[in-house]
Amino acid sequence: MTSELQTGALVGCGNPLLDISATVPMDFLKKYEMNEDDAILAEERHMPIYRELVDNHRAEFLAGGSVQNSLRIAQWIIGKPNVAVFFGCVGQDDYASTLREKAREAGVDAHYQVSADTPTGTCAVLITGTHRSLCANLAAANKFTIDHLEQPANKALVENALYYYISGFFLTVSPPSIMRVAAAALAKQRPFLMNLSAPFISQFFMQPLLDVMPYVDIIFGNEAEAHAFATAQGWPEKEDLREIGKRLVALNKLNASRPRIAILTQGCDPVLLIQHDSIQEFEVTSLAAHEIVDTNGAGDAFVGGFLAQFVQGKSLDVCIRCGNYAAGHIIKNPGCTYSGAPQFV
Ligand code: 26A
Repeated sequence: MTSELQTGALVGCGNPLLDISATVPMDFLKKYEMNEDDAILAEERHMPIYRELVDNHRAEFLAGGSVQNSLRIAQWIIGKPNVAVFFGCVGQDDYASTLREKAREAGVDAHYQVSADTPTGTCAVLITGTHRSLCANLAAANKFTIDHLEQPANKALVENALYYYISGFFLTVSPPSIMRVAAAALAKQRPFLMNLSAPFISQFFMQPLLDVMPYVDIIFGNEAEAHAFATAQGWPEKEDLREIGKRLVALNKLNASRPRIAILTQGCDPVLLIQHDSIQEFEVTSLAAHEIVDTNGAGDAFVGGFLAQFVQGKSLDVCIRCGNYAAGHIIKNPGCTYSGAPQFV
């Protein structure tokens, strides 16, 4: 089956970031007024974090960026290179070279836009036990423009893809690019998948998120993100996750012949698959504390495992089981990285 997969079948857009990851004491989070499981955009006051991690906390550098993580994991499982194509913006520096190399090694066909005067984006990953707090300095990633998708070669890649995946995070950068890709997917009746990505997206980027929602065939999120969406919509407070899922799938949709699906993860509690007429639960194998290296990228890996099967036309339960497998695997490795050959059966 895998060998029949066409190259470029899956197109993703996102923020290519280099993760600067370290285990830190709680005081470090307090100093920067961050919480244990945040995912935020860096403000001026966060800028010293990156240096401090390198100078005082033996930081590791790892390929990151949410969509790029998912595509690298999908490629690892698919095994055939260049099924996944990635668009995003980097600088002209060593960090960009590292990201390019990591994408290539994983088999992701990255077509970066390059900003000559802005450094490649970074993300501080502050590990405290099984929690991870993310602070992204988008830098060049924020310079992505729709022009890049209008270049003939890139336009053809978008037109020829069969599946599309974009993070909610990318709403902070280029809503017009997202709308362009969503419209291409709709025109060809091809699945368009999105992720709620972080609570702040629903809090501060609700309008562009609502603009694209009618195009979204599958929406991913975790419980915190689903609750943030519900709160921002004024849905009943503390509503059950299943009720939020039902409301998410019922939001207006353009291609009504393919009802929306919501897939909500909740850490080691079961994954919820919410369809217009059913809700199913998928157990997650819980790991012993000593097996956990860090949970950075677990949600991205879940999506990566899901996509690896979805692009091969597998049933949703196989996709979700593979998502759980991939998330479990990367938790046992630093950042969103894997080791050895995939062993999903
Ligand atoms: C716009 N923001 C805040 C972001 C991100 C992001 N990727 C894209 N946009 N904030 C954190 N990440 C990435 O998420 C991964 C973990 O899920 C980090 O780079 C990290 O690899």
